[in-house]
This record gives sequence, structure tokens and C-alpha cells, in this order.
Amino acid sequence: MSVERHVYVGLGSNLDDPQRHVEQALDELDRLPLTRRLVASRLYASRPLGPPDQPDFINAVARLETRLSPLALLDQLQALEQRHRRIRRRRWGPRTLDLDLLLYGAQTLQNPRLQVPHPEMSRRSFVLVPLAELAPQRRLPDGRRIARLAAEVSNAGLRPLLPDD
Ligand code: A4P
Ligand code: MG
Repeated sequence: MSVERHVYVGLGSNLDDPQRHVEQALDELDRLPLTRRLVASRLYASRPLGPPDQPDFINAVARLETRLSPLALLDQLQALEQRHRRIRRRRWGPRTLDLDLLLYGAQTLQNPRLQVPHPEMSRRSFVLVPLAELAPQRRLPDGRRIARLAAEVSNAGLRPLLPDD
């Protein structure tokens, strides 16, 4: 049996009651095989990165503990996306559920199916700000600290969801 790793997953949705998709996916992450969800960030509303003619996103980040290998975890995340009937129409376009594997322990992976850390994460406020709630002291393999990246990224268009949103 492989060792247990702490991993971080970014969740995003901007179609068909996005808050419900993200909250449901947070529960489903806790039920993946060999995996527990330890904690989740608040939910955030964010303006779309990419084509602007699409609804705002709901984003969050979860920390999991898993014995799944990186590719086995990716398989599970993609199956979960499919169960939310995600329709892949265009790159960076609208989707009912997008799950990105942000960090897997301290590993760096360059697989055709899987790049970890997620290549775009250090530029995205909707990833960095929720991730900094959970792991401010974590560093990317290049040494940059999450809290610092989150403080430096432009967070225009990002706001935590309030209870009555
Ligand atoms: N893949 C490689 N590395 C990873 C990884 N670390 N995690 C591969 C997950 N998947 C990874 O992804 C394409 C392929 O990436 C997968 O088959 C997998 O093998 P996809 O999810 O099918 O395609 P996509 O999501 O349309 O494209 P892409 O480039 O992954 O988009 P992103 O980076 O996921 O961005 N704006 C806001 N405000 N909030 C958002 O959440 N999300 C996106 C999507 C765009 N704009 C957004 C948001
Ligand atoms: Mg993706």
C-alpha cells in the first residue's frame, strides 16, 4: 500500500447552480476510495478567466489525505466531473464542474495527462486565495510561498460568498 499524502484540489463551477455543484463535490471528495477530505476553504465567487461572455464561477480548494497514486486520483476526479455531466465545449469555457489537482505532497509531475503543481495556479487568485486559507506556509517546488503569491496576485473580481448569497 502506498503512503498517505496530503493533496490540494481546486474546484470550480459556473453553470447550473454552481454553488450546489461545488458543495456536492466537496462531499463526494470525502467519499473517494482511499481518501478523506480533511478541510475545505470558504466558497468564492470569481469573474471568469478566459472568455468573458460566461457566468461568474464559484471556486473553492480542498485538502485531502489519500493513498491513491497521482494518476489514480486524477481518474477519480475526472469520473466525478463526468458524474456532474460536465460538457467540454471549449478551453476555459463554462463547465458544471472542474476539478484541478493543484498539489500532490511535495511531488513535481510532468506527465502528458498530469502536471503538478497545476501549471496555472500561481497566476490565479481563485486558486491562491482559498489555498492560502488552508496552507499559507506551503511553498511551491520553486520555493515561492502560497501566502506571498496570494497577497501579490490581483484579486479583482474575487469575493468570498456570504451566508445569504
Ligand atoms: N491535466 C494536466 N494537469 C492537470 C492537473 N494538475 N489537474 C490534464 C487536472 N487536470 C490536469 O483539462 C484538460 C486536461 O488537463 C485533462 O484531461 C487532464 O489530463 P480539462 O479540465 O479537460 O480542460 P479545461 O479545464 O477546459 O482546460 P484547462 O486548461 O485545464 O483549464 P483550467 O486550467 O482547468 O481552467 N475562471 C474562474 N474565475 N474560475 C475557474 O475555476 N477555470 C477555468 C478552467 C477557466 N477560467 C476560470 C476557471
Ligand atoms: Mg481543468
